[in-house]
Amino acid sequence: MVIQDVPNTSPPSATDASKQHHVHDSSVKLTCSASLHLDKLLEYKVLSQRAIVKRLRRDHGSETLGTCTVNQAYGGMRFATNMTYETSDVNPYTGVRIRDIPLVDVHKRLPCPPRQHHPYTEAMLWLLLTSDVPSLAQVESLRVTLLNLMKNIRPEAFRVVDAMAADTHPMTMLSCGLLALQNGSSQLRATQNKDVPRGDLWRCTLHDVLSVIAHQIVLAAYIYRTRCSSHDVDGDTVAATTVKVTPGWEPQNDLVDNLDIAANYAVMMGFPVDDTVTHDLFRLHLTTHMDHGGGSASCLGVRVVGSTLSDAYRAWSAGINGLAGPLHGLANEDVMGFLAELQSFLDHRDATPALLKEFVWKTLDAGKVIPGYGHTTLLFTDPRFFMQREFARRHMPDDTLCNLVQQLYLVVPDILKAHGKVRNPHPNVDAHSGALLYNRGITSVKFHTVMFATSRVMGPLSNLVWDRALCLPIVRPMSVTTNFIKAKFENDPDYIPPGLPEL
Ligand code: CMX
Repeated sequence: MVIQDVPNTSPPSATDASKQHHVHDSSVKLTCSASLHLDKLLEYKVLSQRAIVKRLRRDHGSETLGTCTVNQAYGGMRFATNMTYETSDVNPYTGVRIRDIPLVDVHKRLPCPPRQHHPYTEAMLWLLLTSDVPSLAQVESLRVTLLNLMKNIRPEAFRVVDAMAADTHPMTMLSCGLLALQNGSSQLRATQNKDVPRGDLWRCTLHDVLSVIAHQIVLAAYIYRTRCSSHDVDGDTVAATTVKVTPGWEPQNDLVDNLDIAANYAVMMGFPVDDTVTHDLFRLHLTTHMDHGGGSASCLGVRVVGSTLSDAYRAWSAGINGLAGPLHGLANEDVMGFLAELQSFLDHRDATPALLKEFVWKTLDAGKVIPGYGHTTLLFTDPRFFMQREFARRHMPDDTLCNLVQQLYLVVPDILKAHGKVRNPHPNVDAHSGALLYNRGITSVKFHTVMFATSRVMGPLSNLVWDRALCLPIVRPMSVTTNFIKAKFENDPDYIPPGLPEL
């Protein structure tokens, strides 16, 4: 499959840039600047975005953006509006928007391979980085860049993974393996040599970001093929679902020059070159998990660590480790464990609503959460759940696990409402993703969170390029102690405040 080329046009000139300034200033309209050079296009965009931020800070810098209550301070800053994030935002009812476009519409607008349903990963990444819907030629240009970076991964990452104990979680392998590549960071070199002005550091960050994304895909395939591919949901050994690898095998040797990045990811994981259903599932998976506003632990971790001028490798390692928590991305693994427990509870009986309800209540009464349900920010069903359900209906209508996911969806929200504690009783993205991957033979569920991470890397790291481009300072919110709050609201005469902020 070759991505079709379109006529090449020059990058925007200085005059074009001033003409387009107005378009950007109105901030919602997407342009499709024709440059195939990501760095040139971004150079133009960085200058215009810097001007907008400067103006906003000058004209509105001292106006109130949000407030923080005591409950928010104790409650994970839920719904406290206190940070900027350029690449995406989340509407509590309609879900994530990528560069102001709802995700469902993004999937309709981005280029996608012929006869497939989901867009090129490269197209989504281009949109995240530039806020433009790319042309096919731009997609192709980014595909080639990423492919070349994938081919040039250094072997240290594999050796680190090889050295880790058998019971190490694949997310830990991923985090450590990527950190082993950090000494190749352009930004690290620039900050050590102090030879790149702060305003130009974003160029080094862009280079690192593309490298981390490309290398992570290869490393993920390595972890899957060498450390994961033959274990099922309970960790028992089952028939390997992929072709066995020979000693010394490295995934990048399997890359196919004319395939897109998602298809190549599948191929490196051992799926056939013509398995278009799996390739399209990978495109769906990669493009739905990329970004989810700046406040989620994986994105916030990158923002905070990146703000210290740590490079993209170190910043993303923080993001990976945040994503690996069971209240965040690891929930997709827990969903698979939950489905396995449900299957043993059913013991070959039909999954009737009465039996499902009994099992869900049993889980809640044991003080456990129902994984895949609820959300910190969303207040309704995650649209990504529906996108995944549509894929299941189209390609795997008889799949047992996908059908269980659907049957649970029909009973769980009412039970969680009756339970009375949960703010959002509806399913999130993790409720469905694992069942789709399992259907394609990815039975090592611990690897499912690595799949999530291989998509999520693209959102917060695209945003990191913008943090650098806008020269954002180190993150350092003001914290207060419980004694401070007690004194403020209960007039404790013995309390000596720290001085600032004033009581
Ligand atoms: N099952 C049972 N109880 C739940 C629940 C669920 N699915 N979701 C929330 N609750 C409970 C909370 O634990 C909390 O209980 P306590 O008051 O005893 O502490 C109460 O309901 C209120 O929580 P909330 O305000 O509705 O939700 P939070 O913002 O605190 O937490 C989340 C959000 C996602 C951590 C929570 O809904 C949860 O644990 N869900 C299950 C795990 C999951 O699916 N996580 C993935 C989220 C998506 C992602 O980031 O990948």
